[in-house]
Amino acid sequence: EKLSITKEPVSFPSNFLFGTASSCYQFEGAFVSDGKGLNNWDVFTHESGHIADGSNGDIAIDHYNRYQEDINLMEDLGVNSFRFSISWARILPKGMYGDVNMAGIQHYKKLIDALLHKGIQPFVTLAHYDIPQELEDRYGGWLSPKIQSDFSYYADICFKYFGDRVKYWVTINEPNVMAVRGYRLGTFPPVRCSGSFGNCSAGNSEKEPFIAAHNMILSHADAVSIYRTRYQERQGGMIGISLNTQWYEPFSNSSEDNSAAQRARSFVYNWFLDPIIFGRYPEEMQQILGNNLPAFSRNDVKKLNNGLDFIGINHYTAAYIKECLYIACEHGYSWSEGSYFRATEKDGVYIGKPTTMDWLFVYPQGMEKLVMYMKDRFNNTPIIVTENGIAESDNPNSSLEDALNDTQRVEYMHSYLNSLANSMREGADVRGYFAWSLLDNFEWLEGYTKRFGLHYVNFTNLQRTPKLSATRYKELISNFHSQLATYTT
Ligand code: GBH
Repeated sequence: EKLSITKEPVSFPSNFLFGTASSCYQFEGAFVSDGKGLNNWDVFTHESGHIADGSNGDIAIDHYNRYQEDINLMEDLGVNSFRFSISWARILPKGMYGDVNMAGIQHYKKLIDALLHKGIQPFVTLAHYDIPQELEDRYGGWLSPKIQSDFSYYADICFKYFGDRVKYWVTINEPNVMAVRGYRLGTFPPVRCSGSFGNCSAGNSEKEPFIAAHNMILSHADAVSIYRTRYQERQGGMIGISLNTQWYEPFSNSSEDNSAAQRARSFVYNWFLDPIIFGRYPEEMQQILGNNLPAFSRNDVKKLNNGLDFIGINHYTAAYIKECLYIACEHGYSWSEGSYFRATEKDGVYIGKPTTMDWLFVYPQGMEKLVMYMKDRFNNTPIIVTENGIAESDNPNSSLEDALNDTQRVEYMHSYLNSLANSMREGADVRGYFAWSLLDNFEWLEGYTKRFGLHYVNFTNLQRTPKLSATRYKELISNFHSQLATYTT
């Protein structure tokens, strides 16, 4: 099968970003090199019992040392952009409580220059789950409003040192996942549970996810304010945020299930996007949560006015949503979650083809629906798909040849890219697409047992080999560019 845009790709702008994505903790390794401080994921993975295979990101896939080799792979792919995140603890090992680590600055300068040398635009995330451990120890990380000035101080340093060459910034990756996993389910650091969730001892208030989220929203707003006032005019880049965005399909066509699906969208992504774009939390959240939702001061609203330049969507899958506002919610879904029930099957049939990730079902229509939903709700704000992808399970018994023959990923990318192209034909302002991921890497709680890469990584000798999907993605990009050339000449 070939990966191609099946109808005419006339709606792709010529500066459309085709890239691959990564994050520092999952890729870099070198966890104590060149003055880097420990971050919350270093500490978390070193406590036993959290990660499926007992592994950690100490070495990860050694991208810190092998970045030039990885850029050569990108050059082969023909991508024009690379999404990566900066390790906050490499730049500021102790946050605001310590000095800038110039060795960290030098590392990212080299990486950025090496990318630009090959014509690859750096697309930079400031915080992709990891924060300096110092900030957890000092004041409880995202739970404290103190993180707002710490984050914007860090952002300012990044704009100052890298902003002449970086034209795309993401403030925070998936704050919605960090808030829920870190402060409700307790499966991510700092392992705090709320209400009846999880089995951790720390955390006891249903409010914590909302407090952490509030501080993330205001940290974004502070960083954007700094970019707008001190850098953007001179540097000319764009700044946005990336949310984890599933598509929610109502379980039935009842009006209850429809409004439950709408509530799910609000409780999962409008939670962040509405304040940043409209200056207030979604109506449904205000109604259900009342005073348990923190309030924005007049000054906060002023800062939020700076908004964003693009919405980053990390989109992988979809789910059905059932009403349970007036009936008992199954599995303890409660008011603080929006009182809806999430299902991945109906009448014994999955919403889409299942994959090795228990949460990831192949539902390509969801891409178009989600993008059109975002376009309508947020008045045509530019959209960038900052992640989309699928995993294989690590299988020590399979041959390398089999591991490279990732036809499932080729089909997945094909269907999702075509769905994205449909939304663009319908007028959505989509500016880019990043495949998650360039390379197999450290998949958080799953450790090295799941492989999301377009390239296979041998986790023993760290050798990289392109999978079939890399070849197909390369063809798609080059066909697309040659077709474009024929349109413009
Ligand atoms: C992204 O997050 C991350 O940004 C990236 O680092 C990661 O490697 C990649 O995806 C692949 O996982 O309530 O059933 O949906 C993925 C977000 C959010 C996916 C939580 C799983 C959990 C279960 N994850 N979700 S469910």
